Amino acid sequence: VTTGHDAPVATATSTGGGAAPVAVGELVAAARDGSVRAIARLLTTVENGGAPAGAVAAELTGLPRPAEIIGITGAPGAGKSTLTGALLHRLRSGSDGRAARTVAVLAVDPSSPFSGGALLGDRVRMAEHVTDPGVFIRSMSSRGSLGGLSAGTPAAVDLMSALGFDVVIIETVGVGQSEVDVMHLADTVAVVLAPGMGDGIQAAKAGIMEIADLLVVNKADHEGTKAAVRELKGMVALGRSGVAEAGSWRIPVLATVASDGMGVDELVAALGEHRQHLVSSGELARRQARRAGAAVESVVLERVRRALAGPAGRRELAAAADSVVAGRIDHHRAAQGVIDWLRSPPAAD
Ligand SMILES: Nc1nc2c(ncn2[C@@H]2O[C@H](COP(=O)(O)OP(=O)(O)OP(=O)(O)O)[C@@H](O)[C@H]2O)c(=O)[nH]1
Ligand SMILES: [Mg+2]
Repeated sequence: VTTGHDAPVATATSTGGGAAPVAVGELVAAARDGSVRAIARLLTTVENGGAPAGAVAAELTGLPRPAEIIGITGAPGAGKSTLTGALLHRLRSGSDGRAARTVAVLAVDPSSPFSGGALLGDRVRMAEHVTDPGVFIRSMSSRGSLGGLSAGTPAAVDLMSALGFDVVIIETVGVGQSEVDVMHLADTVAVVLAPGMGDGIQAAKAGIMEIADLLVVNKADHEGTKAAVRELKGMVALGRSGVAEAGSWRIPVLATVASDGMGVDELVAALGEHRQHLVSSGELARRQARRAGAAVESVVLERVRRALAGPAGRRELAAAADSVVAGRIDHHRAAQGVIDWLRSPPAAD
């Protein structure tokens, strides 16, 4: 079945005309010195993908990446953005006996291939930090314009780490596989729920319990908090949240009121404990490898999609489809032919 659907794809495939390496080097230097404009330009470049994004990645090779990467996900409306704002505030003012840390926040929306819109409210909520040079906040989409996890998302996380931010917070909106994909980029994942009927069950169904390192019942000023905490502790005790392979880590269940900061110190402490666990158990290295693997995979898939969406790629697919319809070859052999073509495409048209 052909859909006759013309993908809305930019035809420029970014061969040639890539950003000059010197300019990229200067941008990276300026960004590491704290220039917000340079950081924003680099982020846009890696989000857009293609050869310029490759040039940025090359420039970042070998730089230390000390950032703690924290994922915040959970039920819609549970207070993820408010909690991110509260966490930001605490990390910036220094807490837990530590100095103030620099923080990058990437608010990632898997439901839309475009940024903006739904996340505007989040920007407003974090408005107190807009003039703070130690904070960088950006919303972005996690889905590439050609489908799948955008190569820009892993690249953005890596960029923030390589630019020297102490903490990178990834907040996702929405529920589902793409959210899980995004959270696989984090070292520590906090799943945020609000008290209410069967929240834990819903989260379990959505597959986000399995990725939780910390469980947070936010809106603890609402009724049902104790019941929700009890339900979640029960699920943890029964091993429902499935991080048993991570060894001795016992998932804490915390209660917060993000809107007034209650419980945020405890959250910061729990994040620190998980960090120590990651280091001492060797799990940190495994998660770093998982993140690097996701970055590589996303570029591979993006390049395949780009190649197939271009005029030559569409012709190649159409020819393969004709052969299958005519009964000359089966679709597996046709696919192999397309893969061979991808490995050595004739000069682009
Ligand atoms: N009472 C109370 N309200 C809260 C608390 N935390 C957040 N809120 C409110 O709950 C609403 C939703 O908060 P958000 O932070 O936007 O929630 P979110 O999870 O980011 O929402 P989405 O991104 O749309 O999924 C807002 O009106 C907040 O002010 C809390 O601890 N207690
Ligand atoms: Mg939000």
